[in-house]
Amino acid sequence: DADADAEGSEGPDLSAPPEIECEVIEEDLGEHTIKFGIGLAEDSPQGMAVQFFGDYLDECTNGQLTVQLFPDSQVGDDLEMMDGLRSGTLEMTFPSTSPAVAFVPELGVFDLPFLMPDVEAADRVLDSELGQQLLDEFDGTGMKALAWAENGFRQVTNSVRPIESPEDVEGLDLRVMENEIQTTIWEALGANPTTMAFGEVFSAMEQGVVDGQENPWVTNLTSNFWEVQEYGSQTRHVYTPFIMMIGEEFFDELDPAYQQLIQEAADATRDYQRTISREMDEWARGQFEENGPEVNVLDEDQIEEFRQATEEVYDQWAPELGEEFVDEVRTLARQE
Ligand code: KDG
Repeated sequence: DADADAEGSEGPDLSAPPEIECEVIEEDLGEHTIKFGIGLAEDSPQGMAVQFFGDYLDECTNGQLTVQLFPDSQVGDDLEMMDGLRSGTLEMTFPSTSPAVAFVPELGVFDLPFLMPDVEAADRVLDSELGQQLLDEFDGTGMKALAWAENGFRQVTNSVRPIESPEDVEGLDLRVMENEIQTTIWEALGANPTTMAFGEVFSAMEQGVVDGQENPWVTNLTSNFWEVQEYGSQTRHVYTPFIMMIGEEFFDELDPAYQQLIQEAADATRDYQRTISREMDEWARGQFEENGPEVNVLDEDQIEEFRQATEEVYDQWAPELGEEFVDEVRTLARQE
């Protein structure tokens, strides 16, 4: 409300989680605690979404299915957690597409710079038939991909200087995700990219092993990167999605009624997560700045310089990914 705003409100105005609408499964179909690991913090949109997902299952099974959240890479990084799903030591995780290219190489399309003009474009691609086909590509990997959610537009933070033009990136030691296309982007810009799991990024910056990293504002805020960074620059260079995943063997052995419920809960969680992620983005930028770092927002002309400087990433990777496939995704992204 207005008063809270005047005093500096604690949080953004967020939509409440949606009503949980289900026919409660009263029948005893077995109790399971779903261990759900994520790299991000409990108060990130991703963490909040997992809590909603847990409430959904709990309420709709009379407490037979519950979720235990392990945030902040407590049970491993994206690749380790995916392995956990495959070997059965972890039931669910929520990785970025970027490290998941190890299983589904086509996901690399989302690593191409400046592919998505806005979140509506991302929704058009992810919610298309092609988007569903990409999720289905996980069949047989030991993981089932349930739904697309939002990581978001990525922004650069560092401890050396504000980033306004490609020249400002030159020579910076930057952590990037475990993905070769991400490495190509930063090499094209003249930085020194180092691939690193998310859980190591904070201490790497604290110890000066790297100068900076890039992640959406909600992550830069909720993973406390403002404590160890002096600049945040809104570059929007890549939009990365998240994928909600469950162990294939664990899922296949569940009663079909549970399987259906889990898919319904994942769909509702996807919508809720995207909503709050978008509601938090600008607020998170403001909070990040309020906590200390200097923030700059690149204008269209400045972004255009970055787009041109990273054009060669397409030349190198579109043939690998398949020109036609990349064109298909681009066309979906660009059509209004
Ligand atoms: O839970 C997701 C995180 O583990 C990670 O995917 C976040 O974008 C991310 C990064 O930079 O590694």
